Amino acid sequence: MSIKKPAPDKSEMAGTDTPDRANTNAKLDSLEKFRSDATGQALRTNQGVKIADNQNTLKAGPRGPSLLEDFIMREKITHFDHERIPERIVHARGTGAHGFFQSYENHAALTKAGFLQDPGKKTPVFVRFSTVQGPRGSGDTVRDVRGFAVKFFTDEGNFDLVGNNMPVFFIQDAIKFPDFVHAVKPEPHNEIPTGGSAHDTFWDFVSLVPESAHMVIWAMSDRAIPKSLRSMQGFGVHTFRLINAEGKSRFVKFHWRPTAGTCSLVWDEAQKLAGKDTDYHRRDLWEAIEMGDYPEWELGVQIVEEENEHDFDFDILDPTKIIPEEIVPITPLGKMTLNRNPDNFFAEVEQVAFCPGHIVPGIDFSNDPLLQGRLFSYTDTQISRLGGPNFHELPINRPVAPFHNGQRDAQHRTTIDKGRASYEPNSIDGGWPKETPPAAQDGGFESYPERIDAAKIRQRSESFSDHFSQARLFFNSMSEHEKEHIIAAYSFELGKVEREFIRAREVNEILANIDLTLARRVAQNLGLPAPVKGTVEVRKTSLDRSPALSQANLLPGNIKTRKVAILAANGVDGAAIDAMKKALEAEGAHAKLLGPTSAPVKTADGKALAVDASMEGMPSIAFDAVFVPGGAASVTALSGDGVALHYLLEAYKHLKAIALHGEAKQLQDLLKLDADVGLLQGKDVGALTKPFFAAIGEHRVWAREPKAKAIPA
Ligand code: HDD
Repeated sequence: MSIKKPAPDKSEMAGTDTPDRANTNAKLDSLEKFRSDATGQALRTNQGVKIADNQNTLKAGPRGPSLLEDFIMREKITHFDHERIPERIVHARGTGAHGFFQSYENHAALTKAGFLQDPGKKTPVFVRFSTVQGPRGSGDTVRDVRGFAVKFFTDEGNFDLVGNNMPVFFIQDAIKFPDFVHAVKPEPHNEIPTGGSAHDTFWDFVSLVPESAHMVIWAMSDRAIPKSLRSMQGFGVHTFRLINAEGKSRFVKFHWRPTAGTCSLVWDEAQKLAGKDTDYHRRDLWEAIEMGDYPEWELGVQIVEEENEHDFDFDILDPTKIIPEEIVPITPLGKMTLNRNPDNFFAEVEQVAFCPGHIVPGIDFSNDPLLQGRLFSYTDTQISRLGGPNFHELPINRPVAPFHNGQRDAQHRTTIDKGRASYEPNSIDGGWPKETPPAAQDGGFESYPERIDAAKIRQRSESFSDHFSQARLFFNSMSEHEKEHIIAAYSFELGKVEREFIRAREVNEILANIDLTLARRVAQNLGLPAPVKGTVEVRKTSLDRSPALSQANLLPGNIKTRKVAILAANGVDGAAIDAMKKALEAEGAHAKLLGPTSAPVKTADGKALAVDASMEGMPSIAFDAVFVPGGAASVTALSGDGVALHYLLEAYKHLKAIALHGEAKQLQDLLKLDADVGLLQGKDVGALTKPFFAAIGEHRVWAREPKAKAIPA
């Protein structure tokens, strides 16, 4: 019985391609960066048997039933049937990248951790960024906290700094985590909403749990809709300890500060992006690394001497509190650079397993009850997610430091342990592997010998009881536009809550205790009576404002890696395009030429210019700014093109810088837009660039916001 293979698709056969297609295919082939290891290899089964036919199951006759003996088909289908592993219960949606960390100087006075001592040493890192609420396939730009988890592969073992892009958390004790997560996740009866907190169960919980007030106001701020993963701060959240070789311990809070500055999307843009480009953040990070725009963060610590532990008007063990930078400034330690995308998403981003309990000598925990619970939870979750206790052997989790111990066997063991002694002490393997006393050179891990003298008790410390002062500090520290965004976010989210008593509880028992104006404005938007006063007494604190909390103060002062759309149609002024592109490149920014379609556009002097995409293909929400070059015919064409007009209106609405060159001024008149510091026109590209770049550098034209509200969404 002969098995007949289908005739190959002609377009796949080199010799039968049209010359154009063959050229393009050959070019694409030569450009392929993500080439498989199997290039040039025969197709084989997992047992190494060469496969002759990958098209047809073994059958009893060409029209007959399939045969059970077809081990090739069964192996393939069985493996496929088990391709999925459980997604993370929280932080399921994420992306990652490789890079390195380099210490600025020798921080031996602070810690004995080796990776913070030798400035010449590049410690490899893998970072995974994530959203919290949504499943693996959910949108990147939803309103949510972002995970910021860094695995340092140090010579002394792995150190995982498993933080978020916000410096506090929703709850104070880990025992409340399942309650919080059940409340924020999609509701159990209908699995709605995906990727958001605007629903009854979330607001029911947080309005009943005042300790969440501070974190919730961060989540209602622009921090919850970051412009990119590259423009987010990161925080270790908890207080940790750094310990030096003399055994001196200091409390620290870890901070990541992006050198690209910290900034956010605007809400309408974030919502649209979640639909038009679900992968917006993932793509941005990937492309930046591919282009060589390596994202960087400075790692720093706020240091509190042991004897100053109780000097604050909050408890440094309480994870719902920050230590304001104005009280304890950040000491920079070093810089992290992300410079390599993963080769395989599943093997690396999906299988990476973080745990706050992965620390190295020189770092230790504090008694923060949220951190203490986390130390248990992460390893436990990996056992069901990654199928057993051997997840540390997966390539992405393997320390660069060697590991030897008496742990043996279990699911998915890949190490072939040799020898007979899997116990310690032993005498038949010379006693190896042996302990290393902490005092020795490169000594073993030693916990900080903190003295504990206490009753065993289930009780929250009284020092954890102020839930509103720092939420108020955050609100007071915002610029006017940031305050407006917070009011709008609470109003939007609570407006989606069906039960009015939950809305009212949040307004009266939470917001009114943070700030009465905030509470009243939200009440007004919800049609609720305005609260007259809070329900708890306002506590006196040492600081009213912390400018370090406002993103208005966190811009980088340059336009590096910013993206500018250039809109053109036939008849465009080619010289203006060249001049703008050159000027942007000189600043480290990027331009894309967009046409009415993906076909090339002709310049006024007859040259054909290839476009990067059509205007529909790369909407304004994917850019930081828009430039429209002159050229009478091009501008006339754009004036009659709804997509182009919408492009400009949308960029205007999202407060982006727009520069109209030459005849393009007509578009401003046509759309009846008022000039402002970010809506510029001029005949000379050279003269336009200065104010245009200054406006891009300010991230958004905030002064335009009240006017932009009138533009239809
Ligand atoms: Fe968590 C994942 C951050 C509290 C239990 N968490 C997870 C991730 C981040 C954080 C970034 C994703 C890691 C990755 O990319 O794989 N979690 C935090 C922060 C917290 C926090 C900053 C508070 C300061 N988490 C927290 C508590 C518990 C957990 C209190 C449980 C008691 N977190 C988990 C988990 C996850 C997780 C269930 C899900 C997947 C995983 O661990 O690997 O164990």
